Amino acid sequence: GLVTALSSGALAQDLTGKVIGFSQIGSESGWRAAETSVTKLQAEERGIDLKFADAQQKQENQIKAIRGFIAQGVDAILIAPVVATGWDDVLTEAKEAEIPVILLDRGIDAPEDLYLTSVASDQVLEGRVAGEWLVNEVAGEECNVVELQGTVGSSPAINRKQGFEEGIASAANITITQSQTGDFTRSKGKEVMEAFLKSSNGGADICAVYAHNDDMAVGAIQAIKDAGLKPGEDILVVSIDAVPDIFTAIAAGEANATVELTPNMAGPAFDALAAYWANGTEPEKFIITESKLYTAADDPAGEYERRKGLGY
Ligand code: GZL
Repeated sequence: GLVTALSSGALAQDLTGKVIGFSQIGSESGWRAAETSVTKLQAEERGIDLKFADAQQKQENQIKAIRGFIAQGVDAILIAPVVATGWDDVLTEAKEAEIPVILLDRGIDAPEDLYLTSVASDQVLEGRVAGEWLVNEVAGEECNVVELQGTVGSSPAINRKQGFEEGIASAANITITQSQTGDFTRSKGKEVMEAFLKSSNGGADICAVYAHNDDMAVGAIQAIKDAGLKPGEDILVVSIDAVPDIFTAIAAGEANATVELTPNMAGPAFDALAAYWANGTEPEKFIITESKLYTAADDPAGEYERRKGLGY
C-alpha cells in the first residue's frame, strides 16, 4: 500500500513524540491535495504529531499559523510558501526560538540561514523540459503559444516561465503571444483560456497552451472543447505535475505532455530532521526532487493507475 510504497528502501526514520507544524498553502490543485495527504501519512508512519494549518492561499494566514507554532513550542516547522517574498521577519522569529524550518515545494527570497533546508523540484528545468518538448513537437512550424502562469509571485510561476522561455529560445518559429496567471486552479485556468480563445480568432491563431500546472491545463482543455476545437490536436497542451487526471487526458489524446512533480516532499524533509536531531547533521540547503517528461508514448493509462494509490 501507500505506506510501503513511500517508505520502501530507506527505513522511514522514527520520530515518535516529535511535534511538527505544517503551514500548507491550501488545496488549490490536485497536486497540492496529494502533497497534504502524503505528508500526513509520512508523519503518521514516523510517529510524528503533525499540526496542520491550511492558509487558503493567503500569506498572512501562513504567517499567523507559523507564529502559532512558535508560541506552541513545536519541534520543527514545515512551510510551503505561497509566494517568494515577505518571510524574513517570521522566519527570524522561528530562528530566535531555535525551531528548525524546512521549505516544501516552493523557494523564497530570504537569507539561507533562515531555514534548515528546502525540498523542491528544479522548476526552471521543468519549464525548460516543457519548452523543449514543444520545439520538437512542432518541428519548425509557426506556433503561437499561450501561457497560463501559476500564482503571481510564487517561485514556480517565476521559474517555470523562465525555464519555458529558455526551452523555446532556439526556435524562432515559436512565440508566446499571451500570458496570464490562472493561479494554479482549474476554474481560473478555464476562465483565462476562454479569454485567450476569444482574443485569437476563436482559437484559430493558437497552436499550443503551456500551463504551469496540470489543473490549469485541465481547465483549458474544457475551454478549448467549449470553443469547438480539439485539445491535443488543434491546440497542443503541455503542463507540469503529472497528476492522474492529466494522464486521463493524455490517454484520450486531449493533452500531449506533462512533467512529473513528486508529491512526496515530506519524506526527504523528515529524513533531514531525523539526521539533524540524531547527530547534528546539517542537510544540503537545497534537496532537489526529480522531474520527468511523460507523453502518450509512456503508458498514460498505466501511469494513471500507478498514481491513484499515491495520495491523489
Ligand atoms: C510546485 C508547486 C505548485 C504545483 C501546483 O512545486 O508549488 O503548486 O505545481 C501547486 O499544482 O498549486
